[in-house]
Amino acid sequence: MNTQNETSTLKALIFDVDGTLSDTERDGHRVAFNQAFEEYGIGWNWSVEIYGELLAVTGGKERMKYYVDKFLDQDDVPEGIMQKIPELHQAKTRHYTELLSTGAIPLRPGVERLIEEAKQRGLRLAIATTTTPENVTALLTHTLGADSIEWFDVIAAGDIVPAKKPAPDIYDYALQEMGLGAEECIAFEDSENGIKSSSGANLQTIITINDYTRGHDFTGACIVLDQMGEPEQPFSVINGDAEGASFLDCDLVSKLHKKAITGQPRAELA
Ligand code: XBP
Ligand code: MG
Repeated sequence: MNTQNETSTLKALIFDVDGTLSDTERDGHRVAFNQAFEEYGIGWNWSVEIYGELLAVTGGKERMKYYVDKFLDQDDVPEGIMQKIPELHQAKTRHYTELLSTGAIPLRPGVERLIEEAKQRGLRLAIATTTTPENVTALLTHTLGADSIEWFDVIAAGDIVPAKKPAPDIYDYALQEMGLGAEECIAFEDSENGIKSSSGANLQTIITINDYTRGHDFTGACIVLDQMGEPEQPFSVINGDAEGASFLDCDLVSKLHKKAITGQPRAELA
């Protein structure tokens, strides 16, 4: 049986949140943005399709500004809206965390199992996300339980760094807080902006795609999967070599990490 020490020098797993731990964007964040627009009497409603285009920009406040700049005619821009964005975003966060508290947004397949196994093996855990810290706390609390916040050495989130993904800053921050080198960790991401950020921090990255990100460029990923999977719910490999496995566990994560840091072939997606 493989143990962590036999397979690699892997010490920590660093997780993105939105799209990776949970499919939060379409039926979570998007819905909460629309609720905030309604609360403030702003006549905007972001469709599933438009929201996919808006995801090009990370960060909710930044996304709203991008919408005003690139999607609206100047005549349709509500007066004083740019100054209102921080307040509007607070309302959006309130709606989003309320939605999470109903348990409406579950974790993706395999996430809880992988985190539990990593804890048992003594691997350290961290979060590196663009979303607001309250949103991470709410998601973890309402899926894994309130204690789960303590499982993570660092929850790097939101405005804690000035430049959001695709900048590497949030991953650099998480590594610095943990006192680990990039080669001792592996990142889990779902998007092109995400892998740009993790790669920029010199991290190896495992990708699980979702409907919004399946067409993204994941060049350089250790592997690209449709999901982490479960023993009774196998993943599909989109790019890379899963070494015969059908779900992502710590053995496979360690093998992929070792292969990547020793420079063996990995996913190449155009
Ligand atoms: C997700 C984001 C966030 C969320 C919305 O980033 O870009 O902006 O869409 O959350 P990641 P906020 O995948 O890195 O977690 O409105 O709180 O920004
Ligand atoms: Mg993401």
